[in-house]
Amino acid sequence: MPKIIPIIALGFLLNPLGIMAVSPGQQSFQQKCTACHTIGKGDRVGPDLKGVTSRHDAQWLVRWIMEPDKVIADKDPVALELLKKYNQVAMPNMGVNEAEAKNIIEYLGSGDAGGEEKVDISWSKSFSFGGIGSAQLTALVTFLVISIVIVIVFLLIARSTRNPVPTIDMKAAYKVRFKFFLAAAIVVVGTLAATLSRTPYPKSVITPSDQVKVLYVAAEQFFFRFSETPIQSSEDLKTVKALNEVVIPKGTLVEFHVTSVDVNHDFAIYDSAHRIIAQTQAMPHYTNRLQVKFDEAADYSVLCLEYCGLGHHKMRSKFTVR
Ligand code: HEC
Ligand SMILES: [Cu+2]
Repeated sequence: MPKIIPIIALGFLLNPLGIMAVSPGQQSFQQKCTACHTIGKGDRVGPDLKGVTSRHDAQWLVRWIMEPDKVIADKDPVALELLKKYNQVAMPNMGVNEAEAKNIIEYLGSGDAGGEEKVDISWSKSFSFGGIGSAQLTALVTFLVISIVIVIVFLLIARSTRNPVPTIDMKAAYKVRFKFFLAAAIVVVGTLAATLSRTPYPKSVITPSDQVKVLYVAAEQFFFRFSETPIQSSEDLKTVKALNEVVIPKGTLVEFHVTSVDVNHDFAIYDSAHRIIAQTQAMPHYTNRLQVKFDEAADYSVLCLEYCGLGHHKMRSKFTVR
């Protein structure tokens, strides 16, 4: 039965679905906190968080996880004590919102977080049966259930088609097939015709008389540098004069030459109503050109849309059109 092989492969593909059984708090914790914290495995950059929910009250914890920088700035005595103990390394503001902070605290206080192996879902651990934890167990059970369902369906179909019914009116069958094809074609073409004109491509705003103003943009972890002279590499940063304030005269057609001096970033322009109006990738060793005509006097924001590191959420800039 060689057909069973792709089915097993499909089962493996579906396996990561089991990860979804991880609680939202655990997921946030693993994404944002494990670089510096363990639960029950000792101090890393920050303290071991085992039992932390009994060391602080919930309100303090929520605020701390959301804005540790502000807590420290407010000279909170508990925070200053911790800062001193951890060699003045301050925990960064991770942009965690209140709901997320509460989920993380719930996770930190739950039994799930108490054990040692349970928090660690590195691949080596999840395949060793010795330290199997609840997340791995959920993934395994989900995988097995999905696999069993697929195998059963396959076997049922294999059984039902073993003896094909010999008397099929092929003409009638082809007719049905044609009708299905026609119906599907009408639906697809109809949907396409009805929606194509609404595809959000900008109409070209450029007229031959437009003056093009070139602005160079160099993205760097975690900010954007604008300049009137080209920036190609981090070497140029030493000589190129960056603009402190970017003001564009109303009605100008700007051609942004966008590159990056380190990792991949994105350069996205938002208008004053926070609607994205244009974007392009900022890639090292490559320059993307983006033409935008600014007919509206307003403050525009620039955001990075490509996760580029721990400070990505802070990567924003602005310019003014007037
Ligand atoms: C860049 C490293 C870093 C990251 C990332 C980080 N922390 Fe921290 N954390 C620290 C440091 C360092 C301290 C000690 C206090 C200080 O110096 O600011 C700390 C302290 C804490 C404390 C107080 C611990 C105690 O023993 O009283 C809690 C709770 C905490 N962090 C939770 C979190 C959570 C939740 C996240 C993820 C959203 C997180 N941290 C992400 C470095 C980090
Ligand atoms: Cu980014």
